[in-house]
Amino acid sequence: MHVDVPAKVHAIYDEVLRRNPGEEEFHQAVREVLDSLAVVLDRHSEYAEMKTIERICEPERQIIFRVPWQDDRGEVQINRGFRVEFNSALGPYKGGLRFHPSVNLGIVKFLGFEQIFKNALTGMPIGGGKGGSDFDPKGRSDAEVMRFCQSFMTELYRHLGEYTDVPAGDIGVGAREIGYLFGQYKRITNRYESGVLTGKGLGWGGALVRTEATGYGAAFFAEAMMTVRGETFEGKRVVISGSGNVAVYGIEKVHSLGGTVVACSDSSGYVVDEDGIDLEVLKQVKERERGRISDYADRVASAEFVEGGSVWDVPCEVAVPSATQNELDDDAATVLARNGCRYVIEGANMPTTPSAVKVFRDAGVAFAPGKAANAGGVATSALEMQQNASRDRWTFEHSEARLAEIMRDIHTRCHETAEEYGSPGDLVLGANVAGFLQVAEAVHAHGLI
Ligand code: NDP
Ligand code: 2IT
Repeated sequence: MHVDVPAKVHAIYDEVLRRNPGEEEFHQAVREVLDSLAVVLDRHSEYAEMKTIERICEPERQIIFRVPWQDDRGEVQINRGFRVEFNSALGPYKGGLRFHPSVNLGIVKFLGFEQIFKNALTGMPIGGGKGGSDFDPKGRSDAEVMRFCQSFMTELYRHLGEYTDVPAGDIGVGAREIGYLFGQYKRITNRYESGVLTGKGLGWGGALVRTEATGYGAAFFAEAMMTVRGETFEGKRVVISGSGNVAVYGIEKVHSLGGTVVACSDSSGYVVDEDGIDLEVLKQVKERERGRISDYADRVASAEFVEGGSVWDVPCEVAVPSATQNELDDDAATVLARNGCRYVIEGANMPTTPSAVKVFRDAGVAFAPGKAANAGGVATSALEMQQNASRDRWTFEHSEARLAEIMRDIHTRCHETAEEYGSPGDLVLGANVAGFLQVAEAVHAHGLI
């Protein structure tokens, strides 16, 4: 069968737009992957015949449910819960839960779609899924968060299982929330099924390095990019957006590799600290007190808080967007490139807009897409599942060494795939093609399902 490849890819995209109206982030994520796949269809006409791409763009199952709960004043609250079980060709659905007021079906689908290829790149046996709720944990007491998590899990539990679907954390979901979710799952099912959630506490089935994994992994990925160019982190000025799980441990690893992170942020603004972010103060403010980034500037004499402004105005050689999707637009990219930025590593999922990616490409800035650079979190989740399955417990050093090796392997795979498919240096194409090929081969082998 002859296939006009670019027309074919456009037709698939048009159909995704038609079937999923209004889901802008999902469209954006699909578009970015499809833009890389013409070269694949050129070599694999069987994927066109069997509509492999079309099938991967359609979630296997989408669950939307009501989450009623009572706040501390006794008022009834109603949120919406989501779990999109996108693709199970490589293993049980795997991906985080996001609790943030902006969460809607389109956002969960974009995250689930990205997760398919990210998980494939880790080389671990995990499929792709994502979930969450429009619940806003900010300002809520522990008791309110617990009641919400219990209600959420009371509906979701029937869809989960260590061989079925294994959630973890994402924005607004950390160790506290995973604890409440696990407790309710155990209570309802009467099973101590450790492998049903990852990111668990260290005393009850959690794995060392999972907390640090995404940020550490992004730093290891950046280091691999620098090695190709004969460089290291030594002496480099770095800006990392956000100040949550990914940002905090990204800062920790960048500092241990010899770089200096001079700015980070939250949704209220950013802090600049020319002495380098003091990680102990940041952890105290953000992890223990659940405070605001301005509290950091109140405590550190060398720091200044800039309310509202863009953290990307701070000059740096390395930028690591680690807050949320589309936080770095083409204006910000232009400022970064003009200020001498030479590396951009996505710690978050899709934080860079398509036009910003183009600015970086045109300016010769080395760019790492999130589905490759932030895969260390989910890869370490898979290591947690492995330890749970074998009732084993690895040391910090062993786990970190595994993570570092996985990140170097992902980099090598993306780098070599980009070369093989005619776009040397293009890690976006490399990640999309390498991830897709692995998923597509399994989808194809499983027949028409
Ligand atoms: P956290 O909830 O720990 O932290 C999120 C940080 O980003 C906070 O500083 C938050 O600020 C900021 N932020 C969130 N939403 C917005 C927004 N709409 N506008 C501005 N700032 C915002 O989340 P994580 O660190 O876990 O996640 C960060 C990113 O990394 C997300 O894109 C997530 O999908 C991705 N990721 C996470 C992984 C993980 O293992 N945790 C793995 C791979 C990717 P504020 O507190 O003011 O809201
Ligand atoms: O986006 C992601 O990869 C995550 N939030 C982590 C998912 C996981 O299952 O560890």
